[in-house]
Amino acid sequence: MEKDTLIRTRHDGWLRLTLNRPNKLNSLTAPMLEDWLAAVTEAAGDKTVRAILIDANGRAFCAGQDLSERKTTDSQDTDLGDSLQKRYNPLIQALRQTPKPIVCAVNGVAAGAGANLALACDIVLAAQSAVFIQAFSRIGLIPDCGGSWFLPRLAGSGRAAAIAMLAEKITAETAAQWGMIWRVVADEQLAAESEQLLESLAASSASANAATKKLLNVAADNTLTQQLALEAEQQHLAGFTPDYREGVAAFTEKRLPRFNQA
Ligand code: T3D
Repeated sequence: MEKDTLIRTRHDGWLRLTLNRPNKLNSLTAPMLEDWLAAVTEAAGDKTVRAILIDANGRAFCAGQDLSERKTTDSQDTDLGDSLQKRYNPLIQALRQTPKPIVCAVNGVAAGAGANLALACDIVLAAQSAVFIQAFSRIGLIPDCGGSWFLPRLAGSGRAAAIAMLAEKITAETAAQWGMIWRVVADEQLAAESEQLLESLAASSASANAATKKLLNVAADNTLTQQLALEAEQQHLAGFTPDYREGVAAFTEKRLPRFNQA
């Protein structure tokens, strides 16, 4: 069995998860997906982890499902619905539901599940040379891992069908212009910029970030009335947190806030 296909590295206040099958363009195997889910689930309950970075080794970010794991010639074909329900869908849900901010640093091609796992993260930084490909239709599949949900919401319904059906390369620049990702940076700056982002998230208010993520997760499906009510509910809670007291004290004393580092 392959070892260390997902490397966990602890930093001060944040966790780095590195996809590590560079020779296979970090395509995803069952053990790798299981490790990834376990890492995100454990981090969700770990107070010392205040933010998570997902990055990758080698020239690609992730080429999606490892197609060499899939038989296509006999009745042993894998039930892909089953594969999604068992491994991919729980991982997408974990990325969305964990209260920690998740940054994804896309260093190269992100194809199929690789593209949509990136889009499921909260903040996506991409290197200038990175590309996103909804490769599914090229092999007779549909956009999974939330692709059919994320694309119309991020890029708009006018673009979603073309992105999914044509499976063309979307450059990092275009992805940023279309609102699919946060920012494009020079290739050689990706590591430094993503680390800086993680340090800044680790120093920010964990309780505010968790509540913000909760609000953004449901915003697209709520009416304005529902969302305003939810904001009032979350702000009611936020107003009683130590982070709010510290934030206001720091503002008044003209210093940087020291949010709970527990
Ligand atoms: O199955 C389920 O459980 C359901 C869930 C499905 C989710 C999915 O992700 S389905 C979509 C699967 N992914 C793809 O269809 C993408 C396949 N790969 C590509 O289209 C291209 O490789 C890329 C566009 C990603 C990169 O192209 P390029 O020209 O930079 O590299 P390449 O030469 O095509 O690939 C380099 C090597 O990586 C090559 O191996 P070799 O010839 O050097 O030994 C290639 O076979 C291998 N590779 C690339 N992608 C995969 C892969 N090996 C296995 N699985 C892959 N997905």
